[in-house]
Amino acid sequence: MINEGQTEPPKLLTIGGSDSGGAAGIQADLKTWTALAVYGMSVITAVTAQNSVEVAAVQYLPPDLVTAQIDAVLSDYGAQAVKTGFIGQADLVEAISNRLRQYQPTHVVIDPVLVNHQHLPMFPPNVIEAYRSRLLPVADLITPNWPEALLLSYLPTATLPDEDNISEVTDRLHALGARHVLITGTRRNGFVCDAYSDGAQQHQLLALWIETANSHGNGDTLSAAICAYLAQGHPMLDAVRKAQKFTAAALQAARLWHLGKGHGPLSHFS
Ligand code: PXL
Repeated sequence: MINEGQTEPPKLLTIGGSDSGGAAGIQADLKTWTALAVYGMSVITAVTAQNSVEVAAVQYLPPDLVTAQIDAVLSDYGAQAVKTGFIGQADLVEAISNRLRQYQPTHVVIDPVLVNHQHLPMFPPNVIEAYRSRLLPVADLITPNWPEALLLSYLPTATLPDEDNISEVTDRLHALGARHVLITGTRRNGFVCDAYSDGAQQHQLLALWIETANSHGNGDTLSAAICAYLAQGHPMLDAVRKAQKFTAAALQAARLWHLGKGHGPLSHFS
């Protein structure tokens, strides 16, 4: 079939880790972007050997190679929007920050991958400090879950969320340089609440909690979808709301899947 004259898609870049199981990381981002008909590119920071049960091995790429990937992509294709995911090392955070400052893409979404499924920190304190000093200042939007937001705000990760401390943490993240903040996935009687702030106004964005074992790549999908909607020209709050709907549909569609023995992926093509 000849398909002439298609309009050009927006171009997006994800900078993150490879999940060999295809559920999270750059694989989740690229599937989300394909589903939303935008053009996705990927800079790999680390290769993980993982499935739905465990992360068996991680190997980081050298900062020079990460920088070379970013240069190759942004010096030619360019990108309307960039998102970062799994980085895990302070020297990689620094290399990525340097290039984001140099190329200044229109939209930068920082998804700080800092805690594991048990909500425990995955990386040493210098990585968190590198996020604070190097990535938050270039973030249009940061999308931590509650424990990640606490870590970045110098607060104990066991703190339970309430209205007061959510707004205190949001203020701290703005003070570190993030222009918009979305604290994802706090639970509230049968609902999941994403707390959004643009620095002047806060919104509690509620959605129905979807009970499923298949939530691996949930946060990646949400932040990738926000990035896609931003690149398509939607204002930030609309992009966030649309991305919540996309992610909820992807969770709902895969909720009964048993693709692996543990926490499986979402269905991006629902
Ligand atoms: O879901 C966060 C995430 C992002 N990127 C990679 C991951 C994970 C979580 O497992 O492995 C590569």
